[in-house]
Amino acid sequence: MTILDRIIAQKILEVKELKAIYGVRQPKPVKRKSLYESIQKSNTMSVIAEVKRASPSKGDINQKVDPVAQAKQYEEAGATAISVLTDRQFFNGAMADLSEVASAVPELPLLCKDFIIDRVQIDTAVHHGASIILLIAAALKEEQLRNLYGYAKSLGLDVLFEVHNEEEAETALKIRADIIGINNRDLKTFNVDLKVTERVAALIKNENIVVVSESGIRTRKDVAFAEAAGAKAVLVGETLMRSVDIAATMNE
Ligand code: IGP
Repeated sequence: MTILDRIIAQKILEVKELKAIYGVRQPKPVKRKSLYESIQKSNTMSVIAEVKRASPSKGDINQKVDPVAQAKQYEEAGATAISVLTDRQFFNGAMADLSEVASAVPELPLLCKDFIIDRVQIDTAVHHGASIILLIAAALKEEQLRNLYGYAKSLGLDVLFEVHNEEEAETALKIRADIIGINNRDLKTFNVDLKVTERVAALIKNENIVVVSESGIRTRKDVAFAEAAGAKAVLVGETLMRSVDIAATMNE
């Protein structure tokens, strides 16, 4: 069993619990800046800055972080959007982190970073203030992806459609995803390679699609590499979570 299989097994249990709580709730409409438009109208590289305490691949990253203080520093440093890891079991995150950040940073696009396999999780994300959800191609079949994508869009959400190889990128294009995240980390082996962005972005030639390079971004050079490969944004977690001077790290 890969780590992704274990996470999905856990999500199946969580979805059952959520259905009891959120099953009948009507999600509120989303009122935040659009991630798609924010990235498209910027002529420099956009940064999606992530609140991430721990991960299965790295263990503890920054357990004592205050998500609100962290997110405010991201905003001040010029982040285009904030991502909050909400998975508890594997990343030590929480839905409460998302709602706290949502109240403290009311305008920036806000990503609920979790492993979504069911509509009820999208309702939950909206309920906690998210304006963007993540769909991971490696986690689901094409029909499920299409269905969840359509549902999220119907609520006014942005969708970060995450791929790791050429085949998944083809699925993203078929579904007409307008924001494609290329994860440099293989969620099955944890191997990180920035060349994944270069290889997969080569398939996405449409200027109307925003490419985001995700994971393993540490230096200015990494950002330049992603940019040269065609990415308009980077998603950065660990490097910012370990930084003692976020503004300097983001704007170096
Ligand atoms: C951030 P990093 O290497 O900067 O901490 O990576 C982000 O890309 C990573 O957290 C991530 C992720 C995911 C986490 C990308 N896709 C899917 C959980 C689920």
